[in-house]
Amino acid sequence: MSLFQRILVACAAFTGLASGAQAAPFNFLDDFSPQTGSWSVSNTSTGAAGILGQLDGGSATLSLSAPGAGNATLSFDLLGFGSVDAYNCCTDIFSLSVNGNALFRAAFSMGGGGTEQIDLNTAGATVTGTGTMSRHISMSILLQSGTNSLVFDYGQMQGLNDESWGLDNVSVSARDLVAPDNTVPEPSTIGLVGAAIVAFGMRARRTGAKR
Ligand SMILES: [Ca+2]
Ligand SMILES: [Ca+2]
Repeated sequence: MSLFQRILVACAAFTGLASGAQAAPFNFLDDFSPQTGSWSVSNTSTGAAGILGQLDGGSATLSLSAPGAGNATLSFDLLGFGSVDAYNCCTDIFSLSVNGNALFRAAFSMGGGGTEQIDLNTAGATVTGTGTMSRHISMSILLQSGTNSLVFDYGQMQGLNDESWGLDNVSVSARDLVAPDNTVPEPSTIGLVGAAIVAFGMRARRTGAKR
């Protein structure tokens, strides 16, 4: 490799370090003790302590700011109060979408009876728990850099005196989110590149002088 080629390789390496995308872990947890996330709900909430809810049907939307894009794991406890129904006369359907993409839809028997069924599951969600009070749901989601919208929706319910729902322990975690690649070489890095060129030049001179 000629000296010129070596300098080009060194410059490319330093420039890559400066402008390359940065990967970083991301962790969000809201256990509502107190509430830490930015939530908005469409319907009446009783404002119960330690959870989001109890909600008279409708949706709860989490606005989540992510420092980069990438795969993440979403998990949460879906809570049912009163007589939340699976498929029967009075079916209650829960659905979840992330950034406008419908990922999950199911009906759970949490006090109301009926036949449980998962109707949509494009994110490989796993559901654990079979009681009348809650389900733990976990799935893979795709975060985008900046604001993300996670919509948890239970449609229309029969009134707070009959049935309601809530959320707890909402977690979003990612091992590495990649930030947008819009950085420019910093002055210190430019200095390093310059130093490398000078070093190569001096070494070449010494090598040349020995010949
Ligand atoms: Ca019911
Ligand atoms: Ca119902």
